[in-house]
Amino acid sequence: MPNLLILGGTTEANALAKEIAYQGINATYSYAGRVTEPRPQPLPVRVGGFGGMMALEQYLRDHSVSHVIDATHPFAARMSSNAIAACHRAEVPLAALTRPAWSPQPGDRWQRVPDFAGAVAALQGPAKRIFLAVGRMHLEEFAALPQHHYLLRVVDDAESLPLPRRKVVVSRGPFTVENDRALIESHQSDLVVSKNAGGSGARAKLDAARALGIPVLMIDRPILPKRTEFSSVPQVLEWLAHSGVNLGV
Ligand code: 3Y8
Ligand code: NAP
Repeated sequence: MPNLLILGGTTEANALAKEIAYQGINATYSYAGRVTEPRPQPLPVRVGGFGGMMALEQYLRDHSVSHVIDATHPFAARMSSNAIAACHRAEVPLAALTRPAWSPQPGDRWQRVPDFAGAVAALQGPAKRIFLAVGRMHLEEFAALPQHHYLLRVVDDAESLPLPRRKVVVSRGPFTVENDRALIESHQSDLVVSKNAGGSGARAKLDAARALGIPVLMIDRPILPKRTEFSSVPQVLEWLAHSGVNLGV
């Protein structure tokens, strides 16, 4: 009897959840509990960390999980690393549903950095107007650069943010090019800082930057241990069918 665990929190995870529910396959959708009102899902949802890798392994055993699909964001490196280790130890098949990294297109003015520390190093120097579109969790790392005027976009309004000069927009994606272009123009940003999230939900700011001729500081995604990876829902369904899950329709 299949019993899937989907590690979610992305557009791709939501598309997979819809298909799994439609197929009537037994599954649970898992959120970390990072935002106050995560998007509702057509599957039973669990919210919150598992308590580390060993606790995840125990969860897999206790709930007789038959397959894990890691459809988390490419920057959710700890979750993905824990899933690889826990599934190996519990002998539960694991596949990732991820999205290819973005690559620059003609007209893009990208400077790539390997990680957040590299982004902070690249932003030393005189005050700029920066669309720091990396969410909330890593803002502390930019507190060393108070001279810049930041445009910040967060999912939930946050009382205290570590950057003194900032304009905060409370908004969850997926975003549109028109919206992001208007945002960048109203802030008069000189630069956009972005994680290389891939996918469609956050690329609007890159298309807007290109249209406005604004440079992008692109943070490469963390390197993960080897695992089975797919980039589409049909590929995941095929993997499930080949590992004994009877797809109803
Ligand atoms: C809780 C669950 C959908 C899925 C929406 C995707 C698209 C929009 C792009 C910008 C970049 C950012 C951020 C972003 C994107 C989608 C997708 C994606 C980036 C939700 C969601 C959860 C989260 C967590 C949140 C992080 C934050 C990151 C905002 C749901 C809406 C910046 C990543 O306040 C916090 O603590 C927020 C934390 C992790 C990164 C950070 O460091 O702040 N996502 N985002 C998930 C959980 O609890 O398990 O409610 O839907 C999901 C989505 N966020 O189709 O509706 O698939 O990538 N999310 C980044 O890429 O830099 C926004 O502003 O341009
Ligand atoms: P992370 O740093 O890799 O994970 C830190 C810890 O959060 C994990 O060890 C785990 O806690 C818990 N966790 C993470 N994802 C979880 C999930 N889907 N279900 C249950 N527990 C989870 O992860 P993150 O970058 O904070 O991302 C958290 C969530 O936001 C994920 O669902 C991710 O898909 C989504 N998201 C993240 C980003 C981003 O930029 N990072 C962007 C969009 C969406 P325990 O160790 O206690 O098990």
